[in-house]
Amino acid sequence: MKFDAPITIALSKGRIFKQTLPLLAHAGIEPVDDPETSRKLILDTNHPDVKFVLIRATDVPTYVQWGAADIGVAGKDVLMEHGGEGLYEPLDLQIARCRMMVAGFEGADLSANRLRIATKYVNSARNYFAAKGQQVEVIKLYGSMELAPLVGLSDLIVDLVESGNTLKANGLVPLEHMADISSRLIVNKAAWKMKHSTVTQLLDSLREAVQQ
Ligand code: PRT
Ligand code: MG
Repeated sequence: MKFDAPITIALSKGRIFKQTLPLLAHAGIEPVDDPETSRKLILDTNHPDVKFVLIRATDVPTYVQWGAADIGVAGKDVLMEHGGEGLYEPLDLQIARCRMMVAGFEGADLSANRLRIATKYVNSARNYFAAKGQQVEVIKLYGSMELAPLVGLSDLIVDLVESGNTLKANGLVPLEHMADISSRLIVNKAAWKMKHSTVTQLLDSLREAVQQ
């Protein structure tokens, strides 16, 4: 594939990088270095016009929003927290799938007044309980949410659940399903206009890879 414009793609290490690679390979794009062993944050690819930037999963929408990367791959959880400003979200890549759930001790009273919810997904949690007309107190954490109910920091948590093993290992159970999560292709709004043919070409190829 020949592109009309250079393209920078923002990815995060770990499951998103691993699961996006086969899709990008379908578009003929492969990294030159292995990000798991290389310490480089900017990776060249076999394609002279395409490079990857490797950033924290939660920072991907920010880099794309400000045009530091033209496109990126981000979890819907991260996008819901970011708000999606300055971004288009044209394709569900259907990778890194999980569910956003309310979790806590079995039998926890979800309709109690003034529930305390610990989570890194503060916006999602607020919106979810507000839509149910319920007043809650949301406590912002940056990780290990499962600990919060165990030590009395919160009544409930909002977290991502895949197998359920993390909850189970900590004596917690999923209580309510909030959203199905998968990773999305995001595109900077200016790049969408200025690099339209390149972005469209790449998008078409990725869409084809997802559908296979
Ligand atoms: O790890 P880091 O702090 O650097 O950032 P991150 O956790 O945001 O990145 P990463 O790579 O772990 O996750 C990137 C994206 O993958 C997330 O934004 C989600 O969209 C998606 N994803 C899919 C997941 C999971 N599945 C997942 N299971 N992200 C996290 N988890 C965690 C979850 O938070 C919980 O701690 O895995 C644990 C639950 O897994 P089970 O299988 O025990 O239920
Ligand atoms: Mg993680």
